[in-house]
Amino acid sequence: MNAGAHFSFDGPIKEIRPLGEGLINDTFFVETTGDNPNYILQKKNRNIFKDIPAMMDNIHKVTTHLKEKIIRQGGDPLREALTIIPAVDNKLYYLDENGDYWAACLFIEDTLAYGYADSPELARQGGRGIGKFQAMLADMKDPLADILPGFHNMKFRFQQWDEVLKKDPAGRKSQVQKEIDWIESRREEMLALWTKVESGEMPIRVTHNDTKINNILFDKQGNVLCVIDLDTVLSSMCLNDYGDAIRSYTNAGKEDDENPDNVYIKMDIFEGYTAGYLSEAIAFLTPVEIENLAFSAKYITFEQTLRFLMDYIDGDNYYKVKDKTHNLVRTHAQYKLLQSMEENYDGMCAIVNRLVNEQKKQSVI
Ligand code: ADP
Ligand code: GN1
Ligand code: MG
Repeated sequence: MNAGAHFSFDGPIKEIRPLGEGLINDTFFVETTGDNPNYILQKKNRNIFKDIPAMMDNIHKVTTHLKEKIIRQGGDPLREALTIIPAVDNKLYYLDENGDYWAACLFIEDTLAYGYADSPELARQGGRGIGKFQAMLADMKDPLADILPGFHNMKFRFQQWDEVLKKDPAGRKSQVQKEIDWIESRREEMLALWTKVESGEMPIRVTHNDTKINNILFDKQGNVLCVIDLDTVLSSMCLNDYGDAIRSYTNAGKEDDENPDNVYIKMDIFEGYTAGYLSEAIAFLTPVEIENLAFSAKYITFEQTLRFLMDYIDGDNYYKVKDKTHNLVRTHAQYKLLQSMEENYDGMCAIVNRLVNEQKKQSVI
């Protein structure tokens, strides 16, 4: 792969091979010879990211800030935060002759990325990782560019939704009336949370915005090590990160499970993640954030159902798909998860309340 030659890697490249199961970018593992470090090389999706130089600038600001904190706390900045490897011309990306943008970072060795949370303890570690990530970025002065306007903004999502439904570009709308009703029947309930952001009641913080479990690296002992996939770092509500993680960690099935019966919320994982998150985040969360924690899991799972269905109706232009029904399969699986959260909502709220009270007591002691 020619793009590899344009980065300042230590040592000659031995092999470049595809890696990971991301739905957006093309990711490659770059193996170098001998004891030289290995790297990650990524072709960023320019259909989705309209300003990749600004996105890389955001990632650079965030990783620089994280590394300063990690060093001060006596940690290892090369393992606990991503290290961007610049191109040979010192830019944070390489623009190839086809107009595609490439970026590279150091590969962090001896880590594990999970597809699902196999224990409450792993979920607790993941929650701690995101809570700490948000806490470390809370005092970042340098503003981030809004490289994905409206990303978790439900008002914006419904504007996109209304337009796609009006155009029906792939002629698929008539096949999915039942699924459209799933979205429409929850429109007002879901829009209500975003009005709290617009009114200023809900704080805006530096957040990750794509906290599914394979975007965090664990060490081999199961301890959280490093938050990765920083393409979506933005200023938004921190509930996006909690809600998206709950959507991913607690799912007993797969995001694209062919059998919706496999999909439901695992409450022990919910409790583990929430306990880990609160152990770091209780220090900065405001009452309005705490009140909406459990709801944010429904919010993000609903948003994901909408986004998969919208992409299906649009003709599969956003997410990578393996066939023409993939986005519809994903829609059904996410909807099943949403229904399971709705059924368990009282229990979710009770767990959040109990853990919040426990954390508050501990911080007083
Ligand atoms: P995508 O945007 O396509 O989701 P990611 O940045 O999440 O791409 O990377 C895909 C996978 O590659 C991750 O889930 C993880 O397994 C692995 N990975 C990514 N970056 C690193 C890294 N710096 N060190 C080790 N593994 C990594
Ligand atoms: C995408 O890049 P990846 O695969 O980590 C998407 C997320 C979705 C997720 C669903 C920029 O994340 O918002 O929640 O797929 N990222 C973007 O799996 O749209
Ligand atoms: Mg990813």
